[in-house]
Amino acid sequence: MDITTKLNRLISEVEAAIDLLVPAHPGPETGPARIHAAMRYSLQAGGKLLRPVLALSAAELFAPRLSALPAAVAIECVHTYSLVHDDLPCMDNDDLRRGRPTAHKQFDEATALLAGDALLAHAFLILSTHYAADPRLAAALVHELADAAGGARLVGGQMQDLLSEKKADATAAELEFIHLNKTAAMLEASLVMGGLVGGAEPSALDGLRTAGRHLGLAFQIIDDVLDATADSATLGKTAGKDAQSGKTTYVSVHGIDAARRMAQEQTEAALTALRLLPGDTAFLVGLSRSMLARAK
Ligand code: GRG
Repeated sequence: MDITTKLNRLISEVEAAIDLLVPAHPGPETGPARIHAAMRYSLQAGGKLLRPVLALSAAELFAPRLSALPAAVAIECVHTYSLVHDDLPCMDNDDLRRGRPTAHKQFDEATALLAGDALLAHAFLILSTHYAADPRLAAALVHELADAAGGARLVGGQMQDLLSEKKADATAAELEFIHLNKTAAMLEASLVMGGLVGGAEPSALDGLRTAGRHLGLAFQIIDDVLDATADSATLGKTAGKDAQSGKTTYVSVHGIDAARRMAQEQTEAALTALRLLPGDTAFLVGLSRSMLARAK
C-alpha cells in the first residue's frame, strides 16, 4: 500500500473516532451545548492529524491487543487544546487556525479558554475509560501524555518561548530547549503511546522516543521555514508572523539555507532511529520524508 493511501485510511479512522469519542451530546447531563460545540469546532477544523497518525502507525509496528484509536484521539485533544490556548490574545493573539477563524474569534475568549481546558481533561477521560481493561497500560498512557503536556515539557516549552520573546538575544540553545519541549514532546509521546498500545519492548519504546525527538525538531524547523516562505492560504494560519513579531526562530538564528539543512539532518536522524525498530517501518519512514519535502 502506498503512503498516501495508508495516510488517508488512518486519517479517516481518526476522524471517525474523534466524532465518536468527543461527542456533541455526551450524555443526559451534558452541560451547555456551547462548550461541546467549541471543543468540536477546533478538533474538527481540518488539522493534519499528524500526531494520531504517528500513534496508530507506531502501534501497527507491533501486535496491539487493543485499538490505538482512543490513545490517538486523546493526543489530538491535548494538541488541539494547546493550539486553542496558543491563539488567545494573551499568547500569540491569532485570528486564523487550520484555515478557519480561531476559537476565540468564532466563539469568545472565555469559551475558547474553557474549550481548551475541557479538551485537556477529556484526553485523560478517554485514556482512563478506554484502556480500563488493562490498568497497567492505562497508567502508562496517562503518565506518558501527562508528562509530555506538563510544566517540564509542552507548557514549559511554551513558557520559555514567551520569556525568550521578550529578549532580543535568545540563543540557539534556548531555541532548542523551547522546541524539544513545545513541539517534540508531543511527537515523542505520540510514537511512544502507539508503542505502548502495541506492547513494544522498552528498547523499542526508547527507539520510538528518539525518532519522535528528531522528528519533532525537524517538524519545528520546517514550520519556521514555511512561516518565512509560504503564504497564509497555503498554511491555513497567518504567514510571516515570526519575522513581523521579531520572534527568535531557526530561520532568524541560522538563516533559511542552514535551517533547511538542519531539518534534513534531524529527519535523517529520525529515519535512522525508525529503521532500527522491529516491524514494517516503511510508512513511518515515508511519512517522515514527506514532512521534510514540505519545506523545499
Ligand atoms: C498553550 C500550553 C500551550 C502550548 C502551546 C502548540 C503550541 C504550544 C503552540 C502553537 C505554535 C507552534 C508553532 C507550535 C509548535 C508546534 C506546531 C508546529 C504546532 C502545529 O502543529 P500542526 O502543524 O497543526 O501539526 P495541525 O493544525 O495540522 O494539527
